[in-house]
Amino acid sequence: MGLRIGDTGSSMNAALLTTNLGDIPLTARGKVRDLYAVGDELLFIATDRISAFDHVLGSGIPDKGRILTQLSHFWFDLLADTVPNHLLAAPSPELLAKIAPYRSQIDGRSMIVRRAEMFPVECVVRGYISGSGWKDYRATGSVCGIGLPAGLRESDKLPEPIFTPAAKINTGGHDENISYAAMVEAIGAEYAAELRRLTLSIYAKASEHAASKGLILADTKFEFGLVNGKIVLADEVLTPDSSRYWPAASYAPGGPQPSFDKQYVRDYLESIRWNKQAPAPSLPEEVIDKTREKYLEAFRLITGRLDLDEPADIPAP
Ligand code: Q0Z
Repeated sequence: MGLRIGDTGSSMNAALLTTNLGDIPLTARGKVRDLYAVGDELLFIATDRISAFDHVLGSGIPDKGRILTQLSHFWFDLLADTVPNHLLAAPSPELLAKIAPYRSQIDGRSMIVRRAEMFPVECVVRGYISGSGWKDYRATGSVCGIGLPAGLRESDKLPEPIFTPAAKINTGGHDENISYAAMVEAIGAEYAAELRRLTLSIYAKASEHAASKGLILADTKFEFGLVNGKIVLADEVLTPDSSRYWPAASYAPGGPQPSFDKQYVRDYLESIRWNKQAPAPSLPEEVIDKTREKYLEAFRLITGRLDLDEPADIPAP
């Protein structure tokens, strides 16, 4: 392995908590990702920020942004025959020149995407009953108006995967589950039917791949948009931030399943009895290291690769 300029010899880089791209306009800052407008295109940067209990924590997880970005890339590739996506095939030399001064904040953790007209719905699919789906089922016996069998236990597998759309709530709040009829009202019957079909077929393909690696894909959410009038899969896809993955080996319905990636973080935050109000605490080094290993484990299991792609380095003589 060669040395990179600036390499300290340590195997771990510091966490990137916030990006700053000078005069390049910031379009949106999410809990975890920063979105910039570069000419006609968008630059997504996945930082190393981590959220828990709806707050961004004071510490980041080194490499988390690179791991999640490379997971999204893996899934976009695997799904290429199922659905077109928002990735720009070949960024122009002009675009690359604009972002070149900021490459240390961008390399390995970013996607350059085509600007889409986003549908104002989260396309959620559930193969198992958990989270807000479990809450709704317990209260009403159904989720998003879909009646389910009586007697399901928390985390049970559903008879078949269900499409449970949600309305985006921008002001920090949780998305709100809506009926399919409400989705039709919002975007029209044809788009609604096509997004539901795509969501279920993507889930079928992804959950089959996950199962072959010993992982249950309990649920996940997709965002779609229109580019030149064509539906594309946008945003991040099938990352642990947008999906529930459970290890199949320890699956035990009848209660909540431990989070694949964030369980050390949640356990720590409970142990210090944080009141879940801002400011969110920082994490001890051990919790950061163990959590980073969980993200790497997910990456290795899902992609079959041992390590993240390194940025171009200076070859050893
Ligand atoms: C995605 C989001 C983030 C905050 C807008 N291809 C696209 N075209 C237009 N807009 C979007 C996309 Cl993916 C788009 N978001 C979600 C991402 C930070 C919010 F990185 N918002």
